[in-house]
Amino acid sequence: VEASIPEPQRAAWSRNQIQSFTDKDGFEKEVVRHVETTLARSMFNCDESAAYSATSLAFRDRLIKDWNKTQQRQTYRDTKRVYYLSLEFLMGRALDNAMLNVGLKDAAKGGLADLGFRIEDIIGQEHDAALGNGGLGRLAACFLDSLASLNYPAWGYGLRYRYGIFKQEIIDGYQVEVPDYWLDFNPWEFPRHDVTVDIQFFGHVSKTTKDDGKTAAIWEGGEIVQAVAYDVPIPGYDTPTTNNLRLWSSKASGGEFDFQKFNNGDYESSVAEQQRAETISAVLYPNDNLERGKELRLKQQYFWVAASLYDIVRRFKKSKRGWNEFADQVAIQLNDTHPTLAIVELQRILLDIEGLEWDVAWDIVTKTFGYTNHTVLPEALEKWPVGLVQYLLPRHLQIIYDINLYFLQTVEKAFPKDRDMLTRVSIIEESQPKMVRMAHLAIVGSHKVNGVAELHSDLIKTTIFKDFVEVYGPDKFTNVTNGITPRRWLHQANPRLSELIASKCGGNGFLKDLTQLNRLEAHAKDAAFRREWAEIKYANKVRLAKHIKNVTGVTVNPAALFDVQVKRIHEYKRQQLNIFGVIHRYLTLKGMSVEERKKQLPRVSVFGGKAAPGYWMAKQIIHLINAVGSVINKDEEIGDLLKVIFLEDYNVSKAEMICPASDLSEHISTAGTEASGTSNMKFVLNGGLIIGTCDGANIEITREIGESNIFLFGNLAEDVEDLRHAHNYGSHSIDSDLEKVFGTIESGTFGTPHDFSAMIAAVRHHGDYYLVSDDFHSYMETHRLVDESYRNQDEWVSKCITSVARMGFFSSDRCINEYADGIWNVEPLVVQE
Ligand code: Z16
Repeated sequence: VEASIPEPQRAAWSRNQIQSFTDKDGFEKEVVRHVETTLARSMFNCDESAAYSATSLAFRDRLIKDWNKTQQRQTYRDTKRVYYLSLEFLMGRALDNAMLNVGLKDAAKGGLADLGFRIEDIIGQEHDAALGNGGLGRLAACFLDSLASLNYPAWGYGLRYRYGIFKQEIIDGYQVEVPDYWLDFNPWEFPRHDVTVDIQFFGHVSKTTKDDGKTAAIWEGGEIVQAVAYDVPIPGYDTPTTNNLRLWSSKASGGEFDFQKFNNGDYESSVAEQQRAETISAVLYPNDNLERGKELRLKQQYFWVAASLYDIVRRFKKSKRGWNEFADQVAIQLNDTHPTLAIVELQRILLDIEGLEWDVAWDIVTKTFGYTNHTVLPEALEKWPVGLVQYLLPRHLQIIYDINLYFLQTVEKAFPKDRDMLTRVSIIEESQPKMVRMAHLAIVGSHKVNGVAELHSDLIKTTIFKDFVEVYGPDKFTNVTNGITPRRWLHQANPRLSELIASKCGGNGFLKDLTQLNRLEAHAKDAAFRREWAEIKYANKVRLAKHIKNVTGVTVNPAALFDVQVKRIHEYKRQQLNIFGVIHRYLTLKGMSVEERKKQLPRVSVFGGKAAPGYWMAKQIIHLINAVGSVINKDEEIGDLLKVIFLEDYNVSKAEMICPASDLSEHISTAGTEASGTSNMKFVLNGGLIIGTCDGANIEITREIGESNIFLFGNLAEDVEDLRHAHNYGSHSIDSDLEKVFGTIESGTFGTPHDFSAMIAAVRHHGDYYLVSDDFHSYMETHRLVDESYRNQDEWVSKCITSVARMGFFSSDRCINEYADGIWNVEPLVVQE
């Protein structure tokens, strides 16, 4: 079809494209047009929802043009492309981002005002795209923003879940999960019913002899599920580059119904089959840092990986290059081990379908892939039973065994007679049942492996992947410290602060070169600047206070210190340490005279975050926070001095409101457990200080902003092992202040003590694995320092300004450039306008 349209005709068409709007009046016309035609409504009953739809469609039209041109440019120039494979993309809302990146938010604001709307209300209509759990998924979203903003030819590949992460409701203090049906109306995706891939499952492998006498494997039988592409445009900031995020949706192959069955009167089973196929992309697994080994999850992984690789190979083949150029044209990054089957799938394609020799194929494969590890927690490392892989993907299991065989042969040569080494590094764990270790497969099949913060990258080299450092040498392992996009997390989330910063940094250049923030440093001692700064923080706190009032009914004082911990609920992140600390603070206040109390600093402790539905202990923690809040918040003796808020359904759009409103945020994981953390960066960038442990990226944040601008406490990663050992085999005495907290809980102050006994027992009787008791004293001492420091507002605000000035390193742009240089070997595609 494409070829049949003569070139001059095509060129004429593209010259004559309808021009999209460039100002307020043009925007209004487009909104009216979309309301009246696309939405088939009248302007007389255009409500906020219709105004959101029409505004989105107007901006979408603009994006489509840049998007098409970007794809044309990338095809024409045919330089190396990056493919970011991630099971999660936690995108949040798209409209505000599109308006800012395209640079026409003011036009839209004015136009909407003319039509009788406030732009914030219209933006607020959008449902978050929440196809991720937490840090890993949001990192992928920040990376897409940076890749486009820096003009890299890049694609994201993921799954189009019908249900993203569940919505959290809090009922009687407990988490209740509600399905997140988000696809009702989504103007940001484009179904590509012409871009489909048939994906095979099950079946068996037979051998055949080819013309040249060699044998080849044939995978046949089983069942076919169809993958359909849905494309989402990813606009770069202040550049015409608009990249593509391709999400795969599953459906039964062979159309709507199996007509054979249908005609035979077996209507029900033909519909059932269709539903079974659609199940593959139905739901995001809601676990953060935990793998549960479910068959459907493995199906999701292969479905997505096979469709993506087919697409990538198809695109490569269009260029008519030889296979020896594949790795010069294609870089594929594995976001955690979830897409590791891509390694096996590419080897299968090259070997079985393209007929390359094993060694030639394997060389291409290892040059193509890079693997990012995001955790050292053993419960999060993926392993699949050999039997399950055999049943679902028989040919892939053979290839995995061959990869392992050749790998172990090279290890054997380098470490003769070291059976233990072979057992430890093997891709197959010789357990009952045998397991495929996905991290080992990912390491063996990639040319680079990276961790996500310095401490984490050191830890993987000395603990979980130690043997692989011996096998491959240290150069295969590297660090790329995480970053965040300053567009969403400063400019969009905190427009007033962004504007104030721009006024001192010579304009908006810092949004593309975050190191320019250092120009702020000179103003930290400027009293007038500090006043403006503090006024913006206060206004952001007022906004959060209103939200808190709306959703919880609790009145909080915006002049209080806002102390925030929002992230997934997990024992290693230690929300229990925080809430025990809050109880201790409450007891201290209760023990004071009225006079003494008057001298205390008012605080609001804000919590938010989801517990995995099957994570019982995390749910107990949520319950305790709510139980404590409901007692303290109505204690009239305490009043404004302490409030405890649990904000339900923490997500990206709520983070955009919460980060700018925090004075202090908590990043208090047991040292050595949080690979990086990224909200720590968001909070500091928005002018808040951190209380935290020496863990993940906190360490590098400290190095950048200076020790005097962060409140660090607690034991170090290097001491954790000994402490745990002492808990289990020596004497384990619990901190006396913490015992008082336990006593209060056990006395029934916060409701039935039995509800919380497991949380207490975890510390007292089950080895206190997360070192809550060991760190409690230093945690409370450090909170006292926070109070003291906050009293001196001039000094506090200068600390905040100085910190922001030194945050340049934590842009995801820096991070993406490091991947591009050190791992992908790709260059930006310069746009000539
Ligand atoms: C996840 O969000 C992370 C790790 C992981 O193995 C699985 C999931 Cl779903 C997080 C890390 O916990 C966090 O420290 C890190 O900042 C983030 O990934 C991005 O690297």
